Amino acid sequence: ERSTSSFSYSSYHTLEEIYTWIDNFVTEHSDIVSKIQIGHSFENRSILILKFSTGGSQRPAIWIDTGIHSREWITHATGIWTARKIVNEYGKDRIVTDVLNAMDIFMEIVSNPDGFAYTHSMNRLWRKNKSSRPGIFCIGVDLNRNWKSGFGGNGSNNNPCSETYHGPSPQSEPEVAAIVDFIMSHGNIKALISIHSYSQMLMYPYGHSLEPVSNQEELYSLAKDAVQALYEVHGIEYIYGSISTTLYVASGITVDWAYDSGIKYSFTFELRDTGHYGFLLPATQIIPTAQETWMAIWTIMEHTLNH
Ligand code: ING
Ligand code: ZN
Repeated sequence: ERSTSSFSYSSYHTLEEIYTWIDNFVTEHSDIVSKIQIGHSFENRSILILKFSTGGSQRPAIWIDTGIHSREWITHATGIWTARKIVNEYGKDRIVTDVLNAMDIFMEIVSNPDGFAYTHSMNRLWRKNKSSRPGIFCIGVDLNRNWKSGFGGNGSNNNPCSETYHGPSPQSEPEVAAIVDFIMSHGNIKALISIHSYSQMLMYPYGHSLEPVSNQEELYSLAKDAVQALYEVHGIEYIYGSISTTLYVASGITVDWAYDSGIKYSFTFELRDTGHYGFLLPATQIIPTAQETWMAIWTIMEHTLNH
């Protein structure tokens, strides 16, 4: 396919289809969107991000990642829809316009390309990446346990066969290292949104500790507003709070690392549903999920812009 006009935003897609969509999308919106390769996966696939920018250099920025866990297909689909929404709303929506006139947005749609390819070819419910190491007979590290903050602590597992295996060392996985290197060398990321499914939650650090973060009251009130905005779209209820008090203790996670790296607006979503379909959310729910999630993201963007 040579254009995004034939791309179905209400279907799930393969890695190849998504990478083709990225190329077409960047070509069609080259005034504000570009593609950056930030690394390679364990199996040597390109790790790509989209950059939305109207100029400047190293502008303050918002980072959004989807698909760290490969089976969470609604997150990739929501990311794709959101990318298109951003370009459609620039010049129309006041907040999107103001954000992009002052800040950049980075989006990593397929944050675990090897795992994602595997969910299409072999095992629809694969969560981890696909790394292997000599003498270890299970495959894969949980990319949401491989970050430096609280690495190896409660809610992560030392057993390579576990679904929450944290890996041999912090950032041992190329998919995590690529993000860490990019964000650290950028140095001006103000907000990070890491999107998972499922459970209908909006959460903030910490995961590895019950200790409240320094701006916890601000994050709580922002999460409340974001969840209210989400609810108003289709009446879907989200719960919100810190990860450790809302869901469970989890160590070595993306948003704890982001927060400890100075990104004071770090949020993680668990999208639809609450378990009826779980990871196998029907494609008919892609657009409504993306629409409501957008209002929460929009709320976080507005707050980030104004603080
Ligand atoms: N659940 C997340 C997990 O990695 C989570 C929950 C999200 C924990 C963000 C910490 C931070 O266990 C899913 N479904 O991936
Ligand atoms: Zn997940």
